[in-house]
Amino acid sequence: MGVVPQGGNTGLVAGSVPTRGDEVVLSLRRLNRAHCDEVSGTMFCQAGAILDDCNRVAKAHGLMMPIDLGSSGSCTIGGNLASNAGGVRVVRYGSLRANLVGLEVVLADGTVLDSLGTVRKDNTGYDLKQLFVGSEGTLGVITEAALAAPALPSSVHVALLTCNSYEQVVRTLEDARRELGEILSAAECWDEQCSRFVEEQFPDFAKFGPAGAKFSLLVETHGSNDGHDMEKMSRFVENRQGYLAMSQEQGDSMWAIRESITLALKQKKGVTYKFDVSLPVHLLEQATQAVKLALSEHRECQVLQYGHICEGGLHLNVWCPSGDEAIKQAAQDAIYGFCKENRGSISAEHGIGTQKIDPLVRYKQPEQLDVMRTLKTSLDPNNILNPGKVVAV
Ligand code: 2HG
Ligand code: ZN
Repeated sequence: MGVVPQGGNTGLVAGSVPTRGDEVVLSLRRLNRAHCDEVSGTMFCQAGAILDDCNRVAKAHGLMMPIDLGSSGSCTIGGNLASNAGGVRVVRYGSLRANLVGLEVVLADGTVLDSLGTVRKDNTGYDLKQLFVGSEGTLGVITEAALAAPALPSSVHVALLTCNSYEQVVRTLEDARRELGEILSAAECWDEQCSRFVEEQFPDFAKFGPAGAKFSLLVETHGSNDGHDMEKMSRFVENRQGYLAMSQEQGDSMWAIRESITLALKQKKGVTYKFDVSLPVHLLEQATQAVKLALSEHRECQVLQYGHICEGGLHLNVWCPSGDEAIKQAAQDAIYGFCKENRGSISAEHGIGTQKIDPLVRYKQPEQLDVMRTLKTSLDPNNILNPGKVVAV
């Protein structure tokens, strides 16, 4: 008998899907309230509250949620925390983990651990709440969270640049960090294959920049002084190949290209193998090349590279006209092997679920796995919480 906590069920590694047949699905969806403490800038969100709904509450207080991701219309805060979801603004606001102020969680034996509050400083020993972030419901069931909510920016600018080499992407990113400094809020990069897939699936999308550019780089700023921010962005875009959005609509169209890559892959007939890894930023292109080399005999497949470049987040997708386990395995060995050699991670933001259990065992240090298993067996000795996920004891 097991208990599988479920929120929006938007995860990509099947972490909230029962696998054994004897589990009870525990839906958190009715725990959906959210409120704000304006003085401390803290959002209190129950586990089943949808991210977009929390954002609406925050906005009414001049604040925003510290996380934004494609599934914001259906993903829930409990699931976001349980999977330590990443998203597009980690460069500016930090990970969800970093914004966690307090947590209420129910343990396997029914004990309620309540650390909800607004204080940012608490050095009373082990930071227990962090144990449950990224645990995918295997150590306890998250019921409510207190999250730091940054001020809603009054000035937002977006630019879409093109680069002819990955070295140029890295240099431009370094410049963005230096020249835009504290207002840089997102940097997303994708290669020409991604652009082609989006163009093919969504021919009506606005086009920015020359066709055939090797890489596109979307840069966004959040600030509170429009004149200052606009000047900084204009100077940054000047002398580079690209466009600065002159309206919110234009900025949204630039984001729409990035956000449609996953959808374009989904829509295209065929099979896509997804890898969500992180590596030192300068190595992302080399990682992609390693996968291309491993698949060089399969010219029918296409390798697409995109992701959250500031954090070295690489969504490497391999599209094939039809499913082939041998291709998937070859791509997986190449990309995860590259990650291991270069101290990257085989799961940057989507977690382990059931889909990455074998790679976790293969690529995580055994000492770390041992500590993870020790935690699991001591907090859930009867293995009732989301059994068969993550460490799968
Ligand atoms: C994104 O950044 C998501 O768009 C999904 O994390 C990535 O579908 C994917 O591979
Ligand atoms: Zn992502």
